[in-house]
Amino acid sequence: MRFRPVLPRLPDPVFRGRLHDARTATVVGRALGAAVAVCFVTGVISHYLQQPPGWAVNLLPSRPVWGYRLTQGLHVASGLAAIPLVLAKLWTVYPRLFVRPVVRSVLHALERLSIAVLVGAVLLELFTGLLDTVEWYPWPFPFRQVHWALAWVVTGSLLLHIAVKAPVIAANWWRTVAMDALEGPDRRSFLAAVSAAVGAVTLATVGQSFGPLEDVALLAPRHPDHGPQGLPVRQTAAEAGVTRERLSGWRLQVAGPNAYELTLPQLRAMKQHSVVLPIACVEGWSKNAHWTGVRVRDLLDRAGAPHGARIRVVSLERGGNYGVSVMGASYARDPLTLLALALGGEPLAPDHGAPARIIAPDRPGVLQTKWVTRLEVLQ
Ligand SMILES: Nc1nc2c(c(=O)[nH]1)N[C@H]1C(S)=C(S)[C@@H](COP(=O)(O)O)O[C@H]1N2
Ligand SMILES: [Mo]
Repeated sequence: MRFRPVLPRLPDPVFRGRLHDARTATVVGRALGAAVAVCFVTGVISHYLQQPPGWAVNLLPSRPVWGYRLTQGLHVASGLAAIPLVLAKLWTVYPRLFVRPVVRSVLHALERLSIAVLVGAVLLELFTGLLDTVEWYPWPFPFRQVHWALAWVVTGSLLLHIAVKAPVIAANWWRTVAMDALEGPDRRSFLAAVSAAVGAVTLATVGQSFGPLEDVALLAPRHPDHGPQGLPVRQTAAEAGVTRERLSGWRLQVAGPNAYELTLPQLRAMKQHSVVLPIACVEGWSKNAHWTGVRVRDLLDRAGAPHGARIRVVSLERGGNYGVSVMGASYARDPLTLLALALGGEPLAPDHGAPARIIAPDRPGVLQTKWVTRLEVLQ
């Protein structure tokens, strides 16, 4: 007789609880869907404010002044809230992994495949976003491009998922508690725990951009008050290679129809304006500050720049993503847009961009160029 090894076969797990049923999946899923929708819309806004298509450069709105602060605060807050929600959702539906047969039909196979894509893309998207908030990039690809592309994969596969599940979602959207009371009390506790987790994550981080909750921002990577002159610093002068040596003999060059150069005392002798505007970093922290300096539009008028001209702002910093920014006419002409020389009534600290930096309303922090040395009129 031939020996046949008998492999032990683990029985498939059996799930009876209400935590894995369609009602729980619907309740957690719609909260997750709302978080993803907010995150996607605000992310698209951030993308186009940072990198508008050519025809839109001069059309971007410079108002409301707190616009980017709000949308980017919401982007990071909804992304963080989505993390406990996605974990809860996966836990709710993981028994589906044991569905037999694994594949019933071509359509069923496609549906399962689309869910695999959705889960993979959502997890990677939230993971890269989370690590960006702490400026940690342990991967070989560029963060922003991959985060942007994945957002479309997530949104596309999520819409497909919602379409496929529409009948189940509809049947469970309003299912009442009374029906459930027969089955035991556990769903409520589970949903309360998930809500508490979302609330705790939000409360502990949203203070990085929302002043009233600043004091409880225990998990926020940046405290809005910590930094020279009471304002956080994204990259220091030393990190940017802007040394005292490189700053000696600093002049502002303005290139345009009537090009000219100004020393710092000459800039200070021009009409000074004061504005209260936020730095709103794409990574989620933001803070209002009091800036004083020269209006960019005054500098442009002096160079004979046409009204609709875009400008290129060039920093002393070489290379990297921050050394050069392009500013459309709506920002350049805004009376609140300054080449700032002072912060909180004091000359700019080196880490905040001394001797001169851009501050403009409704603008991503990454474009508020520091250590400005040249403005070029582009058209
Ligand atoms: N030249 C230069 N400008 C820069 C940066 C930089 O690294 N180099 N960082 C940008 C980013 S990402 C932000 S959020 C703001 C932060 O300004 P702060 O460091 O003065 O708060 O400056 C922007 N301007
Ligand atoms: Mo930033």
